[in-house]
Amino acid sequence: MQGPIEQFSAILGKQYVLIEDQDKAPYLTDWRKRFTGKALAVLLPKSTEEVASIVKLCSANNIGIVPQGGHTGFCGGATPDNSGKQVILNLKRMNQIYEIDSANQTITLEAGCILQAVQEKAAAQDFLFPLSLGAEGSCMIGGNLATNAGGTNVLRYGNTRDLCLGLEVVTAQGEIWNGMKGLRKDNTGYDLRDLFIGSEGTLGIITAAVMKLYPLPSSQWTTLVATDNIASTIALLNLFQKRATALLTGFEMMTQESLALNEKHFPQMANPLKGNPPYTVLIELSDHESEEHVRKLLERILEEAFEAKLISDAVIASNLSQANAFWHMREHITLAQAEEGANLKHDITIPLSFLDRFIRETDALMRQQFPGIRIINFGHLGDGNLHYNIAPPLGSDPKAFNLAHEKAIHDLVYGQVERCQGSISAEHGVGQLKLDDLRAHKGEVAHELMKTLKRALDPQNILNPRKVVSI
Ligand code: FAD
Ligand code: 2HG
Ligand code: ZN
Repeated sequence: MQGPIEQFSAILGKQYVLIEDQDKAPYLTDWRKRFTGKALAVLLPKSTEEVASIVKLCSANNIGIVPQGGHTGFCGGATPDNSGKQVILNLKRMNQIYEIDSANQTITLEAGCILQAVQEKAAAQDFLFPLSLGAEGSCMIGGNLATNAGGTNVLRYGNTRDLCLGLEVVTAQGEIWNGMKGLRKDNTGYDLRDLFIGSEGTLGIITAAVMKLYPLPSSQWTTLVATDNIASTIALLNLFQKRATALLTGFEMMTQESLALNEKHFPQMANPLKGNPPYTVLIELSDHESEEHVRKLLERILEEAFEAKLISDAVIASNLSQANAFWHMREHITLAQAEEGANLKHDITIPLSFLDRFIRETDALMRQQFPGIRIINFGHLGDGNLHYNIAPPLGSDPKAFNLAHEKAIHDLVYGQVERCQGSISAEHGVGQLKLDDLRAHKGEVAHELMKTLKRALDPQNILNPRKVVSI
């Protein structure tokens, strides 16, 4: 009688079943280095049929499966537990782009495709695949779908969910659901696609997808502006929404404290706006009209914003490399935080009408209760999505500080989120990091419904156990 490792090898080939410690190591720790687990094996399938056979085998042997893409998630969702009994199913070998359908404006691909490769493939055929995030060089479409990733283009094009038309999923029983239709309308009962998107590997394993494409914009202008407070930043957003409408593709906010941290670790990324303004906002317009047309529109809106005293300074990127430099500055805040050491992340959404109150009240409570802490607040303001991150006081040991205060800080922030009718997870998901917070904040009825779904689709609890919901 063969053991599971031999049976995995029979399905995948021995070289795609990693069992040696040094081979498994790169798959066991998450990007933030917050979670490290153990695994019976790391499995590297090449096809949906192999995934299905693996799931059947795991089901027969009651082996927990942790699906994994680029392992860039922030909530420990793709990291196994410490039992050493779970397997990691990494989909990186399933990286074929099957087809770009120009008439239907869709791309059909396997779940292990790296996001950046998908963007590049689309651009080569004059299409835009609009999902864009700092981890795009390593995260994979399957991971993006499983976390319903957001990023910097949501304002115009929506989350990953909004970009997906069809899915192929291997169920917890090892069956293959083929939902690979590229339809923009399909009201045939329950939406199974939407059930799997954002389920973080707990309901099924996404193996392929049909995603939307858009015409590649022909002109793009990027600007950095200085604002004094959140109220004027929101008024500025509303002005852009009114004047630029669908041309507005990015509206990102960075506080003075966030950019100071950036500059400490990446001095070459100094803010081009003078005088370290309280808020720096990165705005992008893109269009299918001429460069000149968009530039004029941008200038007109900025003039109006100056006159209304919503902004005190502005720099328009004069070429692509300067625009990229603005974006790099924005995207490096996460890396600067990682350089600085362990920090506490809060990926939250607040309705824009409550955002000003949320920030004023929460900043004040935070500074009063935890003197010296640094509030690294930045994010996709156009979506009401803040990355309200907390770095320990300068000179203190981050690990010791977090150990002592993590729960109190999370409770403070999430309590405020609840008072302001927001969400404790905007785009990063729940994973293992927010399992207890979700239970506390989702609402009892919603949480029970989630558990009912999990029990119905995965009664054996083999798909990513103890992530998102615990049954
Ligand atoms: P992984 O981390 O491997 O997995 C994430 C979750 O999905 C896990 O629960 C895993 O089990 C599950 N999973 C993975 N693949 C599958 C599959 N095929 N089927 C079923 N379940 C699966 N996120 C944003 O939303 N917006 C941002 O702007 C953003 N910026 C980032 C910037 C940086 C520098 C980094 C490091 C991360 C950032 N992220 C952001 C978080 C992360 O990149 C996204 O959550 C991304 O979608 C995860 O993709 P992945 O392939 O790395 O997934
Ligand atoms: C971003 O918007 C990412 O850059 C990362 O979602 C946020 O570091 C973070 O907390
Ligand atoms: Zn983000």
